Amino acid sequence: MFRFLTGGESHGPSLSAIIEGLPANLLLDFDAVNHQLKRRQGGFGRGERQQMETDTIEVLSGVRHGRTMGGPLTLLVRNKAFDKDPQNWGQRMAILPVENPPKESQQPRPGHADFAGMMKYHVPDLRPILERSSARNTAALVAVAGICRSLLASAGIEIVSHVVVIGGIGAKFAGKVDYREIAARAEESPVRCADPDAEARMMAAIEVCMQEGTRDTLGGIFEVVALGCPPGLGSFVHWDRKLDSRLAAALMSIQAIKGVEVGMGFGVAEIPGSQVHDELFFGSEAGFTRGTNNAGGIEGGMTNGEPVVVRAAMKPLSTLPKPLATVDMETKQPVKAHFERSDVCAVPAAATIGEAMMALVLTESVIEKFGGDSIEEFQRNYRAYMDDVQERGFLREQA
Ligand code: EPS
Repeated sequence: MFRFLTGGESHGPSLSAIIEGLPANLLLDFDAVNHQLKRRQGGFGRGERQQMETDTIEVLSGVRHGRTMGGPLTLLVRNKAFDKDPQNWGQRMAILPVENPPKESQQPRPGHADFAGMMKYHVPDLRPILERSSARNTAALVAVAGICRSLLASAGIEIVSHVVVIGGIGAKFAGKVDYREIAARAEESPVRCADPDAEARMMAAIEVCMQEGTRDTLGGIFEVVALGCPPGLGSFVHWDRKLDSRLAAALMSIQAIKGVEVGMGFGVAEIPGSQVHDELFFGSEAGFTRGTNNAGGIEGGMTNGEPVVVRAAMKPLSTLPKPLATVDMETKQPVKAHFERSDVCAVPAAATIGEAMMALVLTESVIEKFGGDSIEEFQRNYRAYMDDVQERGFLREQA
C-alpha cells in the first residue's frame, strides 16, 4: 500500500513528508525532484516569498546509494524564510513557549481558511490557521510526487501540464492537440501557456494587477495530462476506486481550486451523446484507436489507454493587496482583511502542483495494479500485463 503524510508550516523551520509503500531498489533522481520544486516556484505573477526560497529536498531515511530500500522515505524542504528572518519567525513560530509573542492578526481574509479555521480550532488569531493552510505545503507534495515520478516513468507514464485560462483570457488551439508539443511550449512560457497570443494578453492582465492603482489577484484554469497510462488503472467496482473520483479529489485538494473537469467535463451537458462518446476503431497497424478523447482517457472509472486529461479552475488568491472588508474577531469592528504579501497570480505554479497531485494518484493506482516489493517485481508484473494487453491487439502509442 502506498501512503504518505506531509507536515510543516509556511513560516516554521521546514516542510516534511514520510512516504511508505514504494518498491525497493527504485533508482531516484534528486536533481529531477529539485527541478520539480523549482518549477513550482516559478511563473509570472509570483510574489516576494519565492525570491527568499530555493526549495530543495533533503532525504533523511529510506534511501541507500540512490535507491529506495523498501522502508519509509523521510523528506525535508527547509523554509529559508525561517532562517533568514529569525527575529521575526523565530518568535512567531517558536516551537517552545516565548515570553511576549508578537501580536498577530485577528482580521480573517474572506475566501481564506482564516475565519472557519479560527472557529474550528478555538484560536484567538490567524497565525495557527494560515500557517498550515498556506499553499506553501504544496512544496512538500511536489517533493513526494517528484520521488514518485521515477516509479511512474518505469511504467511508461509521463505527466505534463499547461495553462488554458488566466483572468478570463483563454488559450486557443487549432487542429489535433499534440500534448508533448504543447507542454514543451508551455515550459518556455512565463505563464505556462502554449498559445503566444493568449500568453501576451495573460501577462498584460497580470501586469495590470501588479500596478499600485489596480492591484488585485487573478485566477484561471490549467490542464494536466498523463501520457502512457496503461489501460485498466482504477476500477468501476466502488466509488472510491474510480480513478476519476480520486483525481477529482486530489486536484480539488489544491489550495484555491474550485472546480475540476475530466475530458470534455461540463461540456457534456451541452450536446447529444452521439457527439460526446469516443468511437472505437481497429486497424492492423495501429490496433484500437479513437478519433476523439472527450472521455479524457477514463471510462467507467478506469484508464482506457488514451491520454488522461483533467482541468482545474483556480480562484484568484484570497490574500488581496487591496484587502476586502472583514471583521476584527476580538473587537467585532469592521476592518480591512489581513495582508502581508501575496502572489498576483499562481495559476502557472498550480499547474505544476496539479501534475504532482495526478502523479500521487497514479502512483497509488499503479502500485495497486502491479504491486511488488521490489522494482524488479513491479516491472515483471507490469510487463506481463502489457504483453497480454498488446497480444489482444492494443497498442499504447499515444498522441
Ligand atoms: C507559498 C508561500 C506563501 C504564500 C502562498 C504560497 O508565502 P508567504 O505566506 O510567506 O507569502 O506566498 O500561500 C498562499 C497562497 C496562501 O494562501 O497561503 C508558496 O511557497 O507556494
